[in-house]
Amino acid sequence: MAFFSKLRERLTRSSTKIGEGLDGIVSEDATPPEAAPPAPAPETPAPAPEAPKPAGLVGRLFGGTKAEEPRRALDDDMLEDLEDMLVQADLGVETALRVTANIAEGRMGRRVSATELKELLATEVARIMAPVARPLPLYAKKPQVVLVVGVNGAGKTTTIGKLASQFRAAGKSVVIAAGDTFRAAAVEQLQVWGDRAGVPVMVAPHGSDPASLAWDAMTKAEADGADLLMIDTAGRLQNRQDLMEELAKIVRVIRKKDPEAPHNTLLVLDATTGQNALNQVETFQKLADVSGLVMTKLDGTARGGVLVSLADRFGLPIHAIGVGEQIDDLDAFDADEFARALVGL
Ligand SMILES: Nc1nc2c(ncn2[C@@H]2O[C@H](COP(=O)(O)OP(=O)(O)OP(=O)(O)O)[C@@H](O)[C@H]2O)c(=O)[nH]1
Ligand SMILES: [Mg+2]
Repeated sequence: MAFFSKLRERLTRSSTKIGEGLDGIVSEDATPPEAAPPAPAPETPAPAPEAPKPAGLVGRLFGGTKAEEPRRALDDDMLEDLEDMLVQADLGVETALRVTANIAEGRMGRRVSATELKELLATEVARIMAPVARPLPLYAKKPQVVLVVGVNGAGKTTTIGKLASQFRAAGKSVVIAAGDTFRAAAVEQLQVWGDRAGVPVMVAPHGSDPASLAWDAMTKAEADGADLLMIDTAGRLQNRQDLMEELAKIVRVIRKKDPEAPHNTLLVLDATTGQNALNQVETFQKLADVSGLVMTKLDGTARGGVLVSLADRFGLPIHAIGVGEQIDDLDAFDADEFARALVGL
């Protein structure tokens, strides 16, 4: 899959961090493969070391070309190292503990290689991520209203541009509303994205009420028979109260036209903020009815692990991930691909 190679290539900093972390954990205290025979796992009947495993992870790893890799017995010290490494990779303490416990289960005392550990970790990460890997749902409803929220600089406007372009390519008609009416540059930026995506952008006079723009945009989207209306919002307001009032007013106004709108409230998060993304989710869940997440800037950050933490803690759908600044640098989130890329496989 073309996107996977892009993701893998661009998630390098996270995957290098975790991959090297795992290599380091195993090589520390590891005995070379020629040394002592593998200690049997206490709680599971250990198979003879040479016995061929028919299939699966262990069979592949023990039987394959990785046979010369150093191994380290899975014990409390090693689990502690693993936990620390995962916390540093932004998985958060709770998630790191749970993942480590799952990896340990039934494997204590077993001698594992770094590759085996990566596979185990990827499996655990994928297990957490699979339920949240869901593209933005499209409804028959016209227009489907997508409200896009998030802190200043998270990537809201860019994400709207990228999504609009993808929906256009999929044959949907889209209208964008430039709800950040205070920043002239924000409106211009959205117009540039609208042009790139071939999508009309509704703008309002500088400093005017975003809610009245939302109303006008709703009117236009209805008149045009548009499939989607995406509403950009301001990230930077004086305080949380202002932001809450502004968002609430936008929602109130569009509900006069469609009581079910907005059909989606997308929270855009910047991966480089690491664990702070968790606070942002909590804050925005209080301000708006967040229905799903988009994680931007996964390219070039060593903090991609925060996505695991978010999925584990909130279970909100991750609709898409951003891996660059270009119009096609946004794609659906795939749990397995992400997990493997994250651990450096
Ligand atoms: N590398 C990278 N940069 C991104 C990505 N998404 C957005 N950006 C960049 O992040 C910066 C902020 O993006 P915007 O889309 O303007 O963010 P915003 O949330 O609309 O910001 P405000 O309107 O100021 O609240 C821009 O320079 C984008 O090019 C991504 O996935 N990867
Ligand atoms: Mg913006």
